[in-house]
Amino acid sequence: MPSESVYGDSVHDDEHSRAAHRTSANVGRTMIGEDIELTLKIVVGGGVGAGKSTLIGSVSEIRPLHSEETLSESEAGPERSDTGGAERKTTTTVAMDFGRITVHSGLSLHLFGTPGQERFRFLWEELSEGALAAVVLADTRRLEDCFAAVDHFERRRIPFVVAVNRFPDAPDHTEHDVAQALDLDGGTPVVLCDARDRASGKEVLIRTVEYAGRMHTARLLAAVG
Ligand SMILES: Nc1nc2c(ncn2[C@@H]2O[C@H](COP(=O)(O)OP(=O)(O)OP(=O)(O)O)[C@@H](O)[C@H]2O)c(=O)[nH]1
Ligand SMILES: [Mg+2]
Repeated sequence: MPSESVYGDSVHDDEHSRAAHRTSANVGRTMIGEDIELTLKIVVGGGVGAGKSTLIGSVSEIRPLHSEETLSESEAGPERSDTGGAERKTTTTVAMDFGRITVHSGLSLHLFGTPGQERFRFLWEELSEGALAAVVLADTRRLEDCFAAVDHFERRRIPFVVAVNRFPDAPDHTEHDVAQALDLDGGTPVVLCDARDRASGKEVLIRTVEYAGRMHTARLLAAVG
């Protein structure tokens, strides 16, 4: 089956803008012969430096769109710039990230990364519009940084998975500990990941799509039953 997405099969910069302007539909469909191609919208949220841009960059099969600005000295304070020694965080997202991944033939995901900084929080609303599901990236060294993203998706009833991005110097918490600390609704998945690793990032996205499928089906059945 051809691996076209709903936005066409050629990868060029126009794709970013076209996709960004089509944020209102969480499911895109196009018929290719007898096959149906699905494109789903997933939002990636979480606190500053949790690894949102890193995750989108590592899984995207197109050149990801990042809108980044250099962090000022004060913004890149030690607690924000220390990501385990070798890597120091020097940039922050100021608008959005965008990437795309084909999960398997017939299903691709459009990934929209939010900016973590509070001053850009007004963008979360629009970036979340029409999302099928979300990933909240968490850093256990500062778990409280992802509270706002958890609240955001809960309030909008967007199913989400919490992905704990494991930094080398982060305290070792179990998925259960994290779910309790975040006071998650029962059933909300918590997965451990390495945002720099493509396979690990892809696994997070698969779990997210599976969970969203279960949640949307349950809601649909509840609505008709
Ligand atoms: N050691 C380690 N470093 C990581 C990991 N994931 C990301 N990083 C680094 O941590 C930083 C994360 O930065 P970003 O991906 O820009 O974080 P972000 O969530 O997009 O941050 P904002 O856009 O500022 O909200 C980068 O310097 C990455 O190289 C990880 O799993 N381990
Ligand atoms: Mg970012």
